[in-house]
Amino acid sequence: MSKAPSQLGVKFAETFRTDPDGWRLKVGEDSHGQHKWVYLSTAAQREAWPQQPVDKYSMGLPTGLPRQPEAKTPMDAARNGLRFYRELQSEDGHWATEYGGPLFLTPGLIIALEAVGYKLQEEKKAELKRYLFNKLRPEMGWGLHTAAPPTVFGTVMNYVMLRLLGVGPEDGPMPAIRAKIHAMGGALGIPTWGKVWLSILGAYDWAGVNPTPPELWLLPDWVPFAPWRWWIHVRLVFTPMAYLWGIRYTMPITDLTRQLRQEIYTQPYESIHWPPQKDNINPADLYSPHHPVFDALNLILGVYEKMPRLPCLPNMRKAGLKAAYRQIVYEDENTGYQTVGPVSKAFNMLARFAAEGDGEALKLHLAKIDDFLWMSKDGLFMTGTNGCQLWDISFLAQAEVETGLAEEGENRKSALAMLDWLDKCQIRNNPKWYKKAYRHASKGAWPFSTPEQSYTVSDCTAEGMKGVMALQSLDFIPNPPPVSIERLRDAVDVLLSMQNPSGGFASYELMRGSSRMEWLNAAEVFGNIMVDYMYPECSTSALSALKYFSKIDPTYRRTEVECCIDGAITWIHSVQRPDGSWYGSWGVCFTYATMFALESLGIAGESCANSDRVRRACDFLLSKQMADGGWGETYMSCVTMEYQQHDESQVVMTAWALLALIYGKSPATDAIKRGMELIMSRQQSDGSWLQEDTEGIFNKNCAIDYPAFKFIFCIWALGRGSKYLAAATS
Ligand code: LAN
Repeated sequence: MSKAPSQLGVKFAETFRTDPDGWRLKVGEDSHGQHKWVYLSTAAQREAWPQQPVDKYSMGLPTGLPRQPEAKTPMDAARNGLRFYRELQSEDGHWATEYGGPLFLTPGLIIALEAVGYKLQEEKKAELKRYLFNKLRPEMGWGLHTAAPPTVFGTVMNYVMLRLLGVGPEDGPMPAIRAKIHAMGGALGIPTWGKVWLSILGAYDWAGVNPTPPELWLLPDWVPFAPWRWWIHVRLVFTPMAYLWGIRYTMPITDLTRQLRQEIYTQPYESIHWPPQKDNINPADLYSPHHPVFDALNLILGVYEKMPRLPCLPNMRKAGLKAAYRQIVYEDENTGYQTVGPVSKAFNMLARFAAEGDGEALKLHLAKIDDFLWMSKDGLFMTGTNGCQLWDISFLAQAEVETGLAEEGENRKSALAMLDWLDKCQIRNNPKWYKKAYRHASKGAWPFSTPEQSYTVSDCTAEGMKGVMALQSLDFIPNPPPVSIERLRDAVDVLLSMQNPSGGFASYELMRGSSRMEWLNAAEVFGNIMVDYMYPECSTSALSALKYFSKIDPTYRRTEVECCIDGAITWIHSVQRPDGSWYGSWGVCFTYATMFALESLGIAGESCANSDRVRRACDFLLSKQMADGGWGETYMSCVTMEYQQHDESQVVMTAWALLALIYGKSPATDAIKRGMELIMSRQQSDGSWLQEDTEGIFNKNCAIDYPAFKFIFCIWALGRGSKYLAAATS
């Protein structure tokens, strides 16, 4: 979550507030688990469709949910937490949650919508403005994400977006924001992705962007750096970007573009010499400087760009554009026009428009915009994916079963609805364009968000499967259970196919190339993005799912399952740090990954009683416990790769640390008790917990919030903790 915002921004934000009574979250209208916020303008519409607690909660309005009886024990507190959270369950069985943090997503969408000539509803425009002003930092700018200090990328992109949404250059804090842009040297130093967006808008020149040749899609598959080997998000952002660069797409210049050209630079636009700007990246933005190999490649590509295209030779640009465009179409059709994420969503939409105009593809893209727009207490913004539906519900299912709460009468209906949702979320087929789009198999997988988005993720498949197996172990579940053993076997097939030779699991695919590909990292603001790396988090999820499955169906691919588990454990051993911890790539940070790793080691039979590794990991965590009994790490741990202590303990990290100590069978029962007391002390009278600092991360440098975690992991840690303490003292 953001640090204290600018008071000026917050005050100005209020001028854009729409009537909160008008907003409703529609779930699953076009596809399973889909989210869409709609604004109802008439009293009759509002009366016919009353606001639900989840609508109110998401917008920070009083939910009217009752006070819970005072919790005398940790188990009472867990129960109270679930009582509150259960009220936010959607009618289809899952929990719809805000998924924000990054601040570079919405501007791309708004530029793309401007280019295709789409008019957003006025209320949505107003709320988009409200959000941004609410997130304005006291330094009068925005960073890469809401918790970070201002950068050129964050500030310029969002300033431009506000101007496109109709905010005048002299309105409210706009002059101060412009001054901040100028103080940072102006938009010339914007990182490459920003240069591309501004070139599309006509407020920067393509001559100042490093070559992004679509011809790379013509490389044979065996080439070690061919695009099919890149991490899925990079490949699917690169592809439409290369297409748009290849045709040097720029939307028609308007008066507003002409004004922007004068507003965001420190010199007259006409006087800018563009070519040297290609590598001009503001130091405040820079996380991964260009590698000399990348610089050399750009020199060669620069020469190639200038070479005359001889009519007797095949037109490589044309062929490259065709190949890249084919991939764009495959991606759209594989994902119901959502694409893998929000950046590719906006770029693909624009590429389709550039090639096909105002046709069917654009219509289908526009129909999937609302899936990415979330209405929060601060306003509307574009989410990190089209939600984190599967991720949240899978953990909650396990938490409820492991704590025994799922079996309690009051939770049974909700648990059945969860299982139904998980059942419908499993992906039943491989993608339409499977091999041609270089996709990993998805038959049997669970995705991160919704099945329509269609992407296999190793740990989502595993946690989805664990959630199903946990719920299906309950005795009130229909017989036969909804997810058959054959379908669990499909999931096992997917997981087994995702193990890398060294034993670890990456995120969406196998690791398809060498980490040296990082030399070609062109997105200066992120680290470790070029290939899909192996992670202790993903590896733990995969091996634990296989372990639990082997208890249900011990014969299926038995030797392979056993070897896979052993291999994954060995890999996790290999990445333990000398201080006993593991580095986390998707959550903050050492606390998160150490929780996963200790779950794995626990499965391998390692505990404080018999394993030096586990003892070192538990000692590491215990050394980080704060005076109030809690744990707190900042996202800067992920950025710097060293533990960064938060000023205040955080309930989510406290819950992770407690679960880690429990997995490791730590004898430090007093420390565990104090951690549980801290979580209890932060619980509100209605059973909820307040949002604290950001919990998630990606690409080393961008924080992303997981607001459901405060419920899920607090309930889980309190419930499991009370069982653990009871067993330890009996
Ligand atoms: C996510 C969110 C979930 C996350 C986990 C499942 C937690 C992880 O274990 C595997 C990777 C995954 C699926 C993941 C990958 C990168 C995502 C999709 C995100 C962090 C959410 C947003 C992010 C995406 C790349 C944002 C768009 C930005 C770009 C740089 C393209």
